[in-house]
Amino acid sequence: MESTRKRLIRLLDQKEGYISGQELSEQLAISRTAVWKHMNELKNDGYEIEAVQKKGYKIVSSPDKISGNTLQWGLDTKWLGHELHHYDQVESTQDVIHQMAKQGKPHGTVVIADEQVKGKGRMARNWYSPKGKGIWMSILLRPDLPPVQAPQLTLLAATVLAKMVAERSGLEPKIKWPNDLLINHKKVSGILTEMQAEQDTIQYIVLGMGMNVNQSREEIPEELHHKATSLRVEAGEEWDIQTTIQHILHLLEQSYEEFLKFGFDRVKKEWEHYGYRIGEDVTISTMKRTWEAVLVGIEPDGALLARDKEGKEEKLYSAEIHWGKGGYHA
Ligand code: BT5
Repeated sequence: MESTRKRLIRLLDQKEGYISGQELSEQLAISRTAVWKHMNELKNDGYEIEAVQKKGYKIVSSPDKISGNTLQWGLDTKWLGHELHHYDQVESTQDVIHQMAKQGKPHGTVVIADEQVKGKGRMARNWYSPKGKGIWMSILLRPDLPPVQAPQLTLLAATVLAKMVAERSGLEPKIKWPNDLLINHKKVSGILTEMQAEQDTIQYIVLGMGMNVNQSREEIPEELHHKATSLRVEAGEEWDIQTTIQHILHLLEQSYEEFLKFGFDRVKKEWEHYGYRIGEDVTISTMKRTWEAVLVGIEPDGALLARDKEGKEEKLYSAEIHWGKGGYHA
């Protein structure tokens, strides 16, 4: 059930027109005094509400400072993020949510920080997470799936990020196997999935998403200039971090439910739609050899499928992929 506060925001935040105190009180089934109290709390949280005589009220601007409250009030989900924790600074949102998972926090719990001082990438790499410039978020999932299906959720998360960017801008996001989101060949987002499992059951999954949002080109560390970018750099304007998070969570819940209902096939198609260099010639290197191939797509277990010149297909779990003259590699 949607909270009164959330419904109030929705009623006040309609594009056209104002809504009267009387109407608000009727639609929310609370007294005029209660409406007035709720509106004052919204103002305290940074909402600007305009009051026009004989017409009523309307939100003219939402808070730019993110808080757990404001994130939740604008959230259009059934379960994802209903337990949501926002921090100014953490070492890593992954660690925070692992602890919460162990304390029994529910499926769909979300942790978001303005800044991470020890943001983690895969294989103990660093993830640069400067204050207020991006989305540093971890999500706790308790899926009733065998551990072998866990990579499917990571692939699903990547398609969600791609879809969000495509829906909010004219940009063309691409997913570089396994899970980097690129815009114009540069990384804007990375995903880190960690799993606790027993033999044939997943205890829980932590889905970590990092997305560079409002860094200017100068704010991206020197050593990453050639390979990292932000939504702002690519779109040429600042993005509203709060509504972007809300959009991701909305799409993620939707895709997750569809995935449970209809299976992996849709996710696979979507991933391949956004897949970087899918259908193109690349050079692949593994520990043992280097060869030319075409990237065909992904397999249900998360492997990358490549076809060599003789038409032989091979599943890859770990490989370097090169293309072009500059030798850019994945
Ligand atoms: C990833 O690792 O791409 C996964 C990143 C996951 C970050 C999220 S943020 C919320 C949650 N909490 C955490 O502590 N982590 C997750 P990987 O594919 O290993 O990429 C890491 C590499 O990307 C680094 O070695 C750098 O080269 C580069 N890198 C570091 N910070 C970056 C940034 N902000 N943007 C783009 N590239 C970056």
